[in-house]
Amino acid sequence: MHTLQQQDPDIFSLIQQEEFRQKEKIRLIASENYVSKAVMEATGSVLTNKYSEGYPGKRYYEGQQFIDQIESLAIRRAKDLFGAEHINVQPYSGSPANLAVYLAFLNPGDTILGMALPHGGHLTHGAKVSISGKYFTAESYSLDEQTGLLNYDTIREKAMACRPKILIAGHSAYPRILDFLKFREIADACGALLMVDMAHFAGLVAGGAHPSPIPYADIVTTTTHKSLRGPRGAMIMCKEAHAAAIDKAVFPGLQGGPHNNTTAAIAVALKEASTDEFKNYAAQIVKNAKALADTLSQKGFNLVTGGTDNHLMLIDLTNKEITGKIAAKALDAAGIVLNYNAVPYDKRKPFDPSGIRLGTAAVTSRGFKEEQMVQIGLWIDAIISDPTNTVLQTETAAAVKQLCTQYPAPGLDHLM
Ligand code: DSN
Repeated sequence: MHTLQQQDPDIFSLIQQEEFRQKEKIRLIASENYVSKAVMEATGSVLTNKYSEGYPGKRYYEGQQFIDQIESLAIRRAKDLFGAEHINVQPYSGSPANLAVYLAFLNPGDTILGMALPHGGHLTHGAKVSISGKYFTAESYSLDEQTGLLNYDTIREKAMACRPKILIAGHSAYPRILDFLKFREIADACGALLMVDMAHFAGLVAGGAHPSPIPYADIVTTTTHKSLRGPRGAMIMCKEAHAAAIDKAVFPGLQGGPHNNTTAAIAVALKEASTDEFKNYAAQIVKNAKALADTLSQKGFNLVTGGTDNHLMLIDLTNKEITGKIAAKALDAAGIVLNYNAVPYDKRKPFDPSGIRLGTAAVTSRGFKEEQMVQIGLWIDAIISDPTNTVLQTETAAAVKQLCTQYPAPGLDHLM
C-alpha cells in the first residue's frame, strides 16, 4: 500500500495498526474471520469503478463485458457449492438481503415470526428497533428457559396462533444445529414461507460440517464474510419459483448498482470454499469450538445449552459474578477479542448483559487446533477470575502475541 502511505498517511497508519491488531490478537468474535489475500485483492480491484444496475445480460449501462462474466461465475460457483436453484449475489450485506426477502413477499403490516433477538435471533428477524419490527407485525419465538434449546412444539403453537407469512429460522448466537425439517413442517402447517438465515454457519454448510437448509427452505439468505470466509457481502438463494420476485426486490426494489468488486471476491471465496481444504477447515472449526467449550465447562463456566454443535458458544457469566461487558473488556486487554452478549432470559440490559459470545471461525483460519483451544480456555478462565489484574492482562497479551506469531493469519503475511 505504498501509494496510500504517501497520499494519506493517516488512513494508512490506522489500517496498518488494524492489521497488527488482527495479526497479534486471538479473535473470537463469532461473526468474524480472515479472508485470503486473493479475496482481498479482488475486493480492492478496479471493479469498484463500475456501475452495473441489472443482472447479467440485462443491464442498464454499457461496458459490462467482464462484469457479466464475473457475476455469472459467482452465481455458478454458488449454485455448485450449495445446490440452490436460483442465487442472487448482489445484496450489499445480510440486513439488506433479509429486507429484500421481506420486500419480495410481504406488505407493510404482514406478520413474520423469527427467533427473539435476546434469545439469539438477528435484528432483522423482527426486532422492534429494526425496520423488520417497525414495518411488519413481528412475532418471536424464544428458547426453552430450562435447556436454552429451541422447542419446536412451542414454535409450532406460536406459528399456528399468529400465522406468519414468513417463518424465519436462523440466528446470531445459537450454539446448536437447527432442525430444518421441523421448521419446514411448521411452515407448511401454518401456510408460511420458510426463510433460513444461515449467515453464521454458511461456511459449515459449504464444508459439510452442518446440515444444509437448501432442500427445506423456500429462501435462504447468508452473508459471505463469516464462516464462509469471503468479503463483506451477501447472497439470497431460493427455489426457481421465487427467482423473479427475489431479483426484483434486490434491484430495483432495494438497491442500485451491485458492488462488483465484492461480487468478484465472493466468486473467489466460493472457489476456495469448494476445496477439500475448506472441508477440513469447516470440520476443524467445529472440533475447535467443542475443545474450547469443554475446557471452559471444566472451569465452571455455564455454557448456554451445555455446549456447542457449531462454531459458537454463548456463556452466561452470572455464576462467575462478573458482567459480560467487564469480562469482554478485560479479555480484550489480554489480547483475546470477543463480544459481550445477552443470554436467554437475561436479567440485565442488552448494552450491559450477562454473557459473552465466542466463535472459532477466525482462529481456525490461522491454523489453531484443539491444543490451542485448551490454552485459550485457560487464559479466559484466568482473566475472568481476576478481571482487575492489569499485570496478568499484559502478560497474557504478550503470551497471546507469541502464540499468534507461530500461526500467521491469512492475508497478513506481509507484516513483519
Ligand atoms: N453482527 C453480526 C454478528 O455478530 O452476529 C450479525 O449480523
